[in-house]
Amino acid sequence: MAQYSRVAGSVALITLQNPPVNALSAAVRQGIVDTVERALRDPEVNSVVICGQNGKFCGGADIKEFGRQMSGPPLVPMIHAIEAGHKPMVAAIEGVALGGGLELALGCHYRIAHSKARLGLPEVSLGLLPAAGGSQRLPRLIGVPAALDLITTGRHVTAAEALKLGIVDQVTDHNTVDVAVKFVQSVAGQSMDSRRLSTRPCPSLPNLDAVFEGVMQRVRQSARGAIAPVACVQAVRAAATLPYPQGMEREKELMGTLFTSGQARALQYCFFAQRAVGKWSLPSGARWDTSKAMPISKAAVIGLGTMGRGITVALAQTGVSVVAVDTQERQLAEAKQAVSGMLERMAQKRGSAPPLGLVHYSNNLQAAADADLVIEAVFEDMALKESVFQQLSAICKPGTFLCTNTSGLDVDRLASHTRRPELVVGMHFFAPAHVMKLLEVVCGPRSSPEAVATAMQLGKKMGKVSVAVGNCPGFVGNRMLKPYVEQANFLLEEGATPELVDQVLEDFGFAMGVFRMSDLSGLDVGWRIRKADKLTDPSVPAGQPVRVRQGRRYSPLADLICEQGRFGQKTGQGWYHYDKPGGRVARSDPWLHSFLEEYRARHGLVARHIDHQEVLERCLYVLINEGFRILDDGIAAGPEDIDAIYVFGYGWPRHRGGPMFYASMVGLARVLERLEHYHQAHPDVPHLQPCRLLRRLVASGSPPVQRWREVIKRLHSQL
Ligand code: 3H9
Repeated sequence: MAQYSRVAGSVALITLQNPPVNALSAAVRQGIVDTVERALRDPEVNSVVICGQNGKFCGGADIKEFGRQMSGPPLVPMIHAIEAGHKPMVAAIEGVALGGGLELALGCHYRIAHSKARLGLPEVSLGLLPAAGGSQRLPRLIGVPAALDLITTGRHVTAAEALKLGIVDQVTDHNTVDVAVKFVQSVAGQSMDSRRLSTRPCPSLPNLDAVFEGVMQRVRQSARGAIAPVACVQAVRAAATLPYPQGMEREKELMGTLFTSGQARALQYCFFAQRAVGKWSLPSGARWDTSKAMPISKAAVIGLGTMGRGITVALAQTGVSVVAVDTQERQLAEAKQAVSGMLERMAQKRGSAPPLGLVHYSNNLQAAADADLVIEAVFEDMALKESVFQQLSAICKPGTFLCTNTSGLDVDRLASHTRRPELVVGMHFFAPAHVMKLLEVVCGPRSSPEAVATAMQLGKKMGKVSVAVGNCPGFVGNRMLKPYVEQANFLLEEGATPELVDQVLEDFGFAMGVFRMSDLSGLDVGWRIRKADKLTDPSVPAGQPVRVRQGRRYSPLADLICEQGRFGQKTGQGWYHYDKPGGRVARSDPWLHSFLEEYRARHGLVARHIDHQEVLERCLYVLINEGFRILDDGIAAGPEDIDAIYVFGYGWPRHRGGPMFYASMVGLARVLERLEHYHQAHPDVPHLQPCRLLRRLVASGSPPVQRWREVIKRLHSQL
């Protein structure tokens, strides 16, 4: 809806009203069309200001309307009518002007922004392009290179940067609408001919072809198969090389292709999934909207290895005072230097002062006594963590939340070592903790709703996508990763190479295949866990076939590699060869290939040709199958939680929507059929056996991913 009022005698004020972000729904578009017509008709009105209700100009097209039957007036002619208007139109931008919101503002003759406003054309992150004239008007206003940057990255700019780029004409600290009303009166009666962006030529560039080629190359490299960034470049090229009407035709044609693509659906699903995970609920009935988060002004981080340092930085960045504790003096000194360095570099980038004063260091656990919340980040060893929790329970003030940054250990067992198990939750960060967006908040059976709400809220404050998950080995992310890595190793035994497997996964869109990723993370980490699980050590009974453990197929390949001292990038050798320890460029390693051949010969395995489809299906479907088990077990509340975890923490390509969304796109019946096929071929791999929930979903007609929760509820209610 759009409200019409008259201010200062002769100015029409049009206010967009569609909380929370004044998205351009059919009703809002109709409202704008009607009120603009009224303002242009009204003889007592000589100028117009367009603004948004509640301090937000406009968050763009209504994403909820995408995929539904289009109704109401379309955006393009609506914006043309504004631009063509004979009375000056000014956009008064507060809060946000994003996507269609900025395109609406670009149709106005002037733009005035509040200093705290953010502007951008983020359509690319929804698998689209700015198709209400944005791809044609913005390059005409700010030039091709700057427009390409904004449109292909979708990044938001501050009002100050928008002014510098020439997107807005004025920035104010005062009431933006008042400033806009005053300004528009000063230009009332003047010709607006020179202010209509569609009539301007695109600023010329001497090396146009080279600029576009360079950007296209960069975009194709970083897009990893995403089609929207490529279409964005093509649309801007149309702006630079074609007259405006033909450019608009091209914009429409490209948008048509994107709009109906599975990628746009996947990316829009991700947008809503990211928001849905904030609305968490627990099997106990506790929910996000009925559980109170406690304010955290002082936190303590225990253990200052890589994770502890990153967590300290992330907390300080949020404005939380932190006491960083490590009992080893040397580690403490190194951490102090590393944390200060990180904070300084980040502040330099932002152009602000580093929050060094917020971090205090101590070698004594006692320093955590008055913290509101403690995050334990010591070495991943149960006995050590138990001892830390026991001590913290005795030291900390009553009410201190005790959190563990474990990547898979039993949170409830740790809770049982404290006096107040209800205050214990897991906070599983991902390395580097001050950069990675994902936080798994692990709820034990005894974690209180307040403890979960507090950890979720703190994660949000830290800029993380926080997902509440249940307590089981590996939680969600790492539990699903295990069968995925296992399949990759089995494929090597059967005849594949690390290069083949990685190539297939990278072609799918992962930034790194499983072997390159393992080399980066360090192969010794998994080795230590397998030893702790008694999968690989001298205690394995003599005579037990080496490729069977605990009654199921087991590949000792990774263990054998580790026994050679090959831990990945850190040692310069792993599944690949690196030019030096710490080297980053993975090269094929002839040693590894002969090692695989010898291994196969020793075990009587005959290498066979494995095609790309088998690699992809076995690696991905086994991971998806575990996702269904997790849903069935109630460890994740819905498919959106799993998908958010994989997109934000495990490099799953966002334009594929996450593993569960991908399964629904492939077709659940197909996933089931392929799993059955592979399980038949490998009956000693239980992970390949299709799980009950997948079968139930297929039996109920493979509903879309948005309706799985209903099936899960029904399934559980019958237990
Ligand atoms: C476009 O414009 C296409 C055009 O070029 C032309 C086509 C022809 N629609 O994020 P929040 C909801 S494409 C519908 O938590 P924040 C959101 O789901 C669009 N709903 O708040 C949430 O709902 P709920 C280009 C929207 O303050 C609630 O608002 N625009 C939309 O952290 C609050 O959202 C974009 O890509 C929308 N456009 O951040 C901007 N936007 O409460 C997308 C938000 O039920 N939006 N919602 O969970 C954003 O980036 C952020 O929401 C924004 C506010 C920065 C605006």
